[in-house]
Amino acid sequence: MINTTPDSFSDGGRYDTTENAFRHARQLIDDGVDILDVGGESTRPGSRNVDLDEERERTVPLIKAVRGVSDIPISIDTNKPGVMQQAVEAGATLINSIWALQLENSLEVAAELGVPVCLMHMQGTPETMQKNPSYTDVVAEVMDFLRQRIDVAIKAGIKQSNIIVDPGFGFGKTLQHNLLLLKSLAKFKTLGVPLLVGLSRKRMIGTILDKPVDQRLYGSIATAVIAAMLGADIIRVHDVPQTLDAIAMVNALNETEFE
Ligand code: 9MG
Repeated sequence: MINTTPDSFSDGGRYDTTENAFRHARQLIDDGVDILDVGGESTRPGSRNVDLDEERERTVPLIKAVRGVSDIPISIDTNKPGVMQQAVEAGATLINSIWALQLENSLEVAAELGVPVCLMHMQGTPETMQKNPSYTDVVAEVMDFLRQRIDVAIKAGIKQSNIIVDPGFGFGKTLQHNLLLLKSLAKFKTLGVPLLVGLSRKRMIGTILDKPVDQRLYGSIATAVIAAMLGADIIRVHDVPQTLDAIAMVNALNETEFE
């Protein structure tokens, strides 16, 4: 994934110019990434909105540049209908919505654009979500929310085959909530659509290992392996070659049958 915001928590804002972000995109493509996620607004806890023009400037030229050299699927991580529209016109092929298309007009625009959408669960907003996350039954509540958003999306005209869901690790969740969700990941397969997870370099890994963001590679790989073994279809990562090796081991195991 590429976050072009100067305050991106996981990349330290290293890809805040189109040129730097493009160089990074090429590296990720060479590394074997399947989908490139491009975002122009930070989603880290406590982050604030950026305005439409700024977000568009951070993402659309990059998508155009990548499209000029590759036909790799590109996901646009945005909640603004205006950015969705221009990103898809520039060549994005998937909309990643941490708001599960709940913000004004985003559902209608996504349906109109006809591309796949990722609907993510979040409690609160990025600005407030880590203040006091609270659930009675985190797994049931996150699953209910995603089930409802799938229904709403289908009613708005988005095909079921174009819907992906994501429990939203770290988005309004304590460490315990994140661990319960990860342990229960296989249950999310009953929603009947592909499952995306993003755990890479997140705070839950830092808390368990007591490590800063730049020392979370092994923890991130471990979570990717756990998620893949429990049925995740798409895994959002920063460290592509390392994670691909780990997932190749999971795939080999899954493909092995007793004779
Ligand atoms: C943008 N972004 C940051 N973390 C994410 C996650 O876990 N899932 C999705 N869909 N998007 C994310």
